[in-house]
Amino acid sequence: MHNYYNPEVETASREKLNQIQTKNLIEQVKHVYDNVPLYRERMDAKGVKPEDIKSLDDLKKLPFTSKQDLRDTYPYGMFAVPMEDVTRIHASSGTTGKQIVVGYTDGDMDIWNTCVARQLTAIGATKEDKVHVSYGYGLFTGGLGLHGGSHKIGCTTIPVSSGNTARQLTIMQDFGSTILGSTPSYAMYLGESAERAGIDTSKLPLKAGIFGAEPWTEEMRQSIEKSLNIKAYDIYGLTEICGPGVAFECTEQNGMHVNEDHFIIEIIDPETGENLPDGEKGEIVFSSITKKAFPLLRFRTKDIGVITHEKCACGRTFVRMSKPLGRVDDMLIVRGVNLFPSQIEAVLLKENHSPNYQIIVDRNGSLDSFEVDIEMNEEHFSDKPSDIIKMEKSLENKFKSALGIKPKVNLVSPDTIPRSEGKAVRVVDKRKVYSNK
Ligand code: DLL
Repeated sequence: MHNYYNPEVETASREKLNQIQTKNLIEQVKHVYDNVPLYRERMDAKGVKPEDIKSLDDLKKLPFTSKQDLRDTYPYGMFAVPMEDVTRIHASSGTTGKQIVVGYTDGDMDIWNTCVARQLTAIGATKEDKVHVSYGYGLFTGGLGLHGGSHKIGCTTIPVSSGNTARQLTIMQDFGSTILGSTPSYAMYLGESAERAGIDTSKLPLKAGIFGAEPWTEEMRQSIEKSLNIKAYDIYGLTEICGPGVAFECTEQNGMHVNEDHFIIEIIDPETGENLPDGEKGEIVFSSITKKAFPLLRFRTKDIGVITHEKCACGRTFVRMSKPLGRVDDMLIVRGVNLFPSQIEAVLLKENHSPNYQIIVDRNGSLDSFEVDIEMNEEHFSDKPSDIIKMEKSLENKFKSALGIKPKVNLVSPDTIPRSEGKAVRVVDKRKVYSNK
């Protein structure tokens, strides 16, 4: 039995989907041209007018949008409706501490909630379910994203937010949570903690989980399924496009269906910007074709993936994307927080420390360890352990306020950080979180 939230769209023929996408794209291009100066200027520079966009193939004529564009227009430069129509704001961290700010109208919120509701329905959720949301609430889209989808179906929503694992387990047992939403690494941690606490997860009513916001492998899926005694599903999304629910896994657990009536996915060669066919690995690009407050065209996600239009056994016709297989840039996701080496560098320069550093990320069980080795420079050189510890603690706090998470800082002697061909290796990620497809 397969369940759909919007069966007519989710199982529409390719021809019908093309029609819907074309209509939405044409309207959206006009909307951004009329309301977002950056798009008008870019399109004018390319000599493309909204009237030139008549079919999906014409998407190629439009300019790309990058994260840098969002930074340059911070905070509201890309908003396409008057602020009085914006009823929600979310944000994500940027490379230099500057956040990316996104907005939603009431209608946009409804689209987003619908996208999440489609996944919940696909994995069998009904009004009878109790959805335990352990994604963080706040400017991060995870908590309120899952919350909105659950509420839309009429499930009993339990807005626990992240942290306090003992309390999470108590709530899970006492309130009878049936579906969990969290990062996959937190789900692993909950499983391990349940085992340590002597909780028999096979006796809990929990039956499924929706996990995303960071890369995870098939091995992690199996381990979560076993330890929590549930089915584990993948959900993909990014703040710039709306949050969780841009693409979702169905019970086939074989790639994530893109909500194609709202988002167009393209795979491009990151070097040339040319479109790549099904099955070829490249950078994932999204256009949001129905959202009004923050409509992005051809946004380069920097995630690497592949797509397939092959029909899925669940009956959905929406194109499927693979799990992200890596990044085009050097973004890391540590304990659910997105960060860039350049943020570390910015703190070091501000504090007059040497910019010779190395980030070492590892995973012990389900928890990410995050260390930064930094070479001492003349200004900060000391061989007195108490001075060194004091500087390390001070830097740890500076990083915490700049990044949102605290690394363990190790100040090391000058010239001790390994360099390959003279170039320092900035990131050593030992976790193997991407599957090597
Ligand atoms: O992580 C939105 C989200 C929340 C998705 C909850 C799923 C669940 P950002 O913080 O803007 O938004 O981070 C977006 O996270 O470009 C990917 O690199 C990564 N990412 C998101 N979902 C997945 C996933 C949210 N299922 C960035 N698998 C994206 C692997 C993911 N990576």
